[in-house]
Amino acid sequence: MTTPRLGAATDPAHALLRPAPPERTGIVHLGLGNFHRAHQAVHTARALAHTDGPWGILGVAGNSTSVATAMREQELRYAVLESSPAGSTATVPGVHTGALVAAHEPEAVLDAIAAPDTRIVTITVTERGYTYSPRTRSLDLDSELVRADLRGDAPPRTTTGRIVRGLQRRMRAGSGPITVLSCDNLGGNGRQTARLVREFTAELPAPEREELQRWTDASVTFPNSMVDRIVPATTDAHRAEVRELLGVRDAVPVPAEPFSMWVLEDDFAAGRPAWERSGVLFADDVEAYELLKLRLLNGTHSLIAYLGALDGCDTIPEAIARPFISEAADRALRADYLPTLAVPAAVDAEDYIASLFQRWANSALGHRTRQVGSDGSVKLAQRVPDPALAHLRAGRMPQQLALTVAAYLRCLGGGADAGPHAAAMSDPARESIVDSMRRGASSKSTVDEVLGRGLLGPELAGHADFTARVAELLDLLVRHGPKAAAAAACAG
Ligand code: CS2
Repeated sequence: MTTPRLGAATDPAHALLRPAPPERTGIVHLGLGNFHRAHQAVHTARALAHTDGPWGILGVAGNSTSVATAMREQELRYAVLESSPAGSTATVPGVHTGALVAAHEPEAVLDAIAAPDTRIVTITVTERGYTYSPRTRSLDLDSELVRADLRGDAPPRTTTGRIVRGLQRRMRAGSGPITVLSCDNLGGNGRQTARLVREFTAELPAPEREELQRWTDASVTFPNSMVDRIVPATTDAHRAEVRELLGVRDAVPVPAEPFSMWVLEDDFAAGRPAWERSGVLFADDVEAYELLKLRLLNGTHSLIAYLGALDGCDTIPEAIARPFISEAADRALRADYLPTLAVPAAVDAEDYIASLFQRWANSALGHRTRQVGSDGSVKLAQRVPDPALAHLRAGRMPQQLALTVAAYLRCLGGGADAGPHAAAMSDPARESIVDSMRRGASSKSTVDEVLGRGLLGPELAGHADFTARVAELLDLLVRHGPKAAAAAACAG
């Protein structure tokens, strides 16, 4: 007998977080990837199971049709497979009311943002999806996509374009206030999104510009948020496990670790689900939580991924099990990141660090070094420059941050020599890094050239002692491998 497909008729009752999807859509979510489906969707389903409300989620994928199509075929159901060495469980959030693909149904997305029932737009489009220039941290006016969205003679293709055009339609429809909630790993993600929206609006022709700017100022809020859950990419092994646990076939399950954290600024223009019922923390110092997570978890994660990939590790748990990598991670946490943070009063730094090591060691997840190592050119800009500059201005060399940058350059520019895991990392800057590596007369000139292009913001490239240290470590990586480079960074 063939296993039936997940859907309304085959709902595995014990696994449902909600008995039936909500009837009304209160949230339009941009970015229908795994992270959203294992994080905000689960918190929302759990909150609604406690306190019901009109908060169904319309999920909007950017270009890719695979998840939206499968979700439609499964009547908007999918499973979240929570795994740790202690075992796995599968649940079905059942909180989506629709699934769209923005590239194919752009007008439906703008209409959804403008609909009176919609009161929140949430976003997970990754660091890369914000079309800002890492050099200026402002809207990338050099991007052809951004320029086309500003001209407005075709439906918008960037996230900022979609949001602004959706807000404009909402203003014209008189649908009232709305919240735009970024759930991506950008420091001050609400503030940055508000800034990009303002910069985009400022480029529109007058009087359209003034009217929209005034309406946005009065009617839209952009709370900051800290999101945290390790969510790998889906593989056939996850599909098989869900089939075994639930007795149904799911083409698009999402694997996730048991841990999940969401901290929000309680600044919603038109209401919100009772997320506190699902363990969400509302706090005034969200930015402190964001920086804590962005540096301790994400910054160190990048270092583990690059050293691990260079040492032949396919997964993060394999990498963190190598003593030289866990020592480098420990030093990155304690010597380079922690001193640059104001740890929120409710957090115990030692407990936080201990839980990070436990989470990275979760061997049941299969989180790959290539996934964490991808898009380093946009991720590292959020993780490394600010803490590095804090140390350099105080006259200290952040050794592990220099090692992070060197290992990144080695992974991206090292070609076949850097091994298969590094070769599988995707990054918009890969070609230009390979090119600089090929032409550079020395590691020093390569590092100067790559950082000089603004890869890590405008300021870091001007610290000759930092770029020199990155170049020395890059040399060691090339000549003697990751272990020798990590030993030098620890001794430095
Ligand atoms: C990771 C994050 O891929 C990466 O860059 O550091 O996706 C990380 O797993 C999440 O932010 C955890 O919340």
